[in-house]
Amino acid sequence: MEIKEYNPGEIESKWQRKWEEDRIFHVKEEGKKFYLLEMFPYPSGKIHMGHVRNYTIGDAIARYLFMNGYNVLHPMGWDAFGLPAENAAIKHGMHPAVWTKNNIEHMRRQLKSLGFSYDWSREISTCEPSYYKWEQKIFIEMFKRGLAYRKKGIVNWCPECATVLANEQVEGGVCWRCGSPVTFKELEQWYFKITAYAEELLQGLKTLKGKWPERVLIMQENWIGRSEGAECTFPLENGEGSITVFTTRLDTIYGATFMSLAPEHPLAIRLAEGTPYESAVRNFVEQTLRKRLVEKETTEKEGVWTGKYCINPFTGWKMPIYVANFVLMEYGTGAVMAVPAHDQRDFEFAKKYGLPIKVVVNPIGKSLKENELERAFEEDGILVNSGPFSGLPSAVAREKIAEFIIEKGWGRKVVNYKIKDWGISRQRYWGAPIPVVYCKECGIQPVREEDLPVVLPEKVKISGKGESPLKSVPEFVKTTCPECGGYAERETDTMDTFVESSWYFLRYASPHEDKAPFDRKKVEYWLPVDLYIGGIEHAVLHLLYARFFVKVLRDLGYIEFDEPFLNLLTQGMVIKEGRKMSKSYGNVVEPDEIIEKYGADTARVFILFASPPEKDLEWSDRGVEGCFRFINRIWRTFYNIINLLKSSKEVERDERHAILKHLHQTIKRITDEFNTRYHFNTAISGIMEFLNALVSFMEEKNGKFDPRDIFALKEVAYYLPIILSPFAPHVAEEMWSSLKEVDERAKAYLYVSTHPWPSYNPDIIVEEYVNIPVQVDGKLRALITVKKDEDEEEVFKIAISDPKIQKHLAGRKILRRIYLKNKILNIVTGG
Ligand code: ANZ
Ligand code: ZN
Repeated sequence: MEIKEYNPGEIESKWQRKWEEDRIFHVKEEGKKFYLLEMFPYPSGKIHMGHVRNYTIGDAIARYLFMNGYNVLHPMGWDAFGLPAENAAIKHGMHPAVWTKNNIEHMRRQLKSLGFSYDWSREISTCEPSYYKWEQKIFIEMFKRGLAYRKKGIVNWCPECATVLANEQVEGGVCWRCGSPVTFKELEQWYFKITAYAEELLQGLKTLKGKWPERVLIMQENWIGRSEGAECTFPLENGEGSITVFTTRLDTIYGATFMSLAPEHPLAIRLAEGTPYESAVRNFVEQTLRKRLVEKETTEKEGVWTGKYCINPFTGWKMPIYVANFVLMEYGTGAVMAVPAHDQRDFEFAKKYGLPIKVVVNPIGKSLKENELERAFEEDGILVNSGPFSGLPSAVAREKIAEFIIEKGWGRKVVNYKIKDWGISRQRYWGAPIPVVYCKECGIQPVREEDLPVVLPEKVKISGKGESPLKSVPEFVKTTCPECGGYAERETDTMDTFVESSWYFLRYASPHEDKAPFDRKKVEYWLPVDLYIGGIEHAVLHLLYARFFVKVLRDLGYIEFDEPFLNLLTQGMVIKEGRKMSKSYGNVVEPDEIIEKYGADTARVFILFASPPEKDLEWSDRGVEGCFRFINRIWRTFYNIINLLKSSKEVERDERHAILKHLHQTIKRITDEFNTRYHFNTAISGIMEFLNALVSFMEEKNGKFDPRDIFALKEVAYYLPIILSPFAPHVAEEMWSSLKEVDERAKAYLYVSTHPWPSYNPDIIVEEYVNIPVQVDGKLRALITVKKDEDEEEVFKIAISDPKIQKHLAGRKILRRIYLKNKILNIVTGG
């Protein structure tokens, strides 16, 4: 019988259309839910292989969950604000909105051509006023609670273009447009007070242990940067005031021989004022600040003496007070007690300026000498030269000295965090407007809720020069004050696009809600996200901001949970010829070309087969070919079986068969991967091995199947589309529709995509089989497969149902049978 040809182009669009028409992936709030989310893309123009990988992994899992009866929320949308749209406007004169819309349309078509199981009725695009209106409302509520505030901040500045540059626009220290060196500028900026949640963001990581990749947890922990220490006050020598330092090493306080202040420290210039040191200090401060604008890291440690001293309250020593370029004003108190014997920076500084070095901590069993030190000893050890604390181990000494300074009123224990508040102002056009106005009389006023959204005006010139593009749109800028009704001007900065992605996962629960950011009941049902899948590059910023937003929204009374993403899967990169696929390396493979040539199912299977999700995936054209051949071979084998079943009689259920055992083992293998680590490479190679065994079996039988073979093949035909469905859903659907011609059971399910996932039979899996040669009158006539240790009676029944044996028994009487258990069966006949 003819076998129809495998034509992916035809069947893929057919099934995509049918799924969509019947809305089989559209969900309502009923049943046991699972919220599966993949990070939404920036609509840059076209999807790349990284997207295909991310979304294919997610889709396999979503489909598996659908088949397991979960009510799966699996949405898709667009992170639609951002700089490239503005660059396109400058380059091609196309309006960012048009550019973005075109890109979305193109990319949506591409995603649809991959057959992903999205509920497209929930699609969102963050550049729509219906979306950012709610972001503006949340902003205003944060502003009212002091969680959004203004302060001076430093931005990248191109003096040539007279414009602020985003970090991405600074390439190797120069402006991306004109190539002039980038400087910095202080501007008033909006900030979100993420530092208020530092401790909670840190503690929350504990609840994610084992559910998020360890390395992401560590990166977030380091980013938050909790540091336990103490503040301690050092009186000035002349008795007029004091300097407070933050230290994590109170145990070294007897070795503090000088003091280092940040250039911006309020005392830095004041101490030297009116003294011969003043001009040197002023010069140093000015130079250091200027240098900092150009280079981010200071390499050479430099400083200048203020001419003043403070007193180490523990030793009574006079400590010269320096201003030093490596002390930062934003961290701790902006002042450091310098302990050159035990801090390498202080050591280098002391050597350079000839300052005293005093050892106060020894390594266990060793005694350090100042004049032999080649570098600072920075580890914990045993205290020396430390008065009553000498002899104590560092950790104990820190506690005792802390108690002591508290008692004396010199200081207290404190915890500092490295994390800084999140600067969200962008001097850009294509972003959500910050909904405040400035009134001469009333100051900063939030826009009234009934006046939201503050819509981004359409008519704007984007030149890439000057400050915020919105500044040049008077219809936008000029407004009235919501408080006094007088003249006011709108904020012209827009929000960082990370703000949109900090809450979009909530919006999917009720994407069309127009009375609130989201429908509370629906969010309660769907959220938190059960599994979030995306790139490791978002380990810190996006994932931290989203966690922060959820805590803020909780405290604003919107939601009641603490963490947005219960489980996180971070997929590796797609690489080719050893490098990340990227335009600049010229090694990009376009998803469209692969789909065109081989079909989406091949692309999906290759991506899942080539590597487990968390590892990098090396692109291989031969690998893609191999997957295409694999699907073709499944196709042919399946339709061979269908043809065979068409010409076979009904058979009774009989599960004793090596092929069935293998089938159930394969189901188990796939099921286990879905339930544990998502290593679909293993799952798919399981299907490949099964296919090999199936093909060899069918070749061996060479068309002569006994009734149990037929039963086994019927089972195979039934389960093959089902287990393929999460990986290669189109070919699975096509096979399923053909199955209906030969298997009544299949008619109960319109789509294999929504067929229940099969449970494997554990009894069949553990069953052991043996091959028994069957002789008729001493001549080998057939090989049958039976359960190990099967009853003789059963073995005999199986043997005489084999067509080859029947042929040799035809017209003869069976006289005797001789069975050697698990070895051989001999049938003796008489004519
Ligand atoms: C004395 C000392 C002795 C220190 C010693 C270290 C080793 P982490 O762990 O990162 O929090 N420090 C404090 N504020 C600073 C600032 N604004 N700029 C630069 N450095 C600053 O680091 C805390 C340590 O960094 C503090 O402990 C302080 O130096 C320095 F053997 O105090 B230490
Ligand atoms: Zn006013």
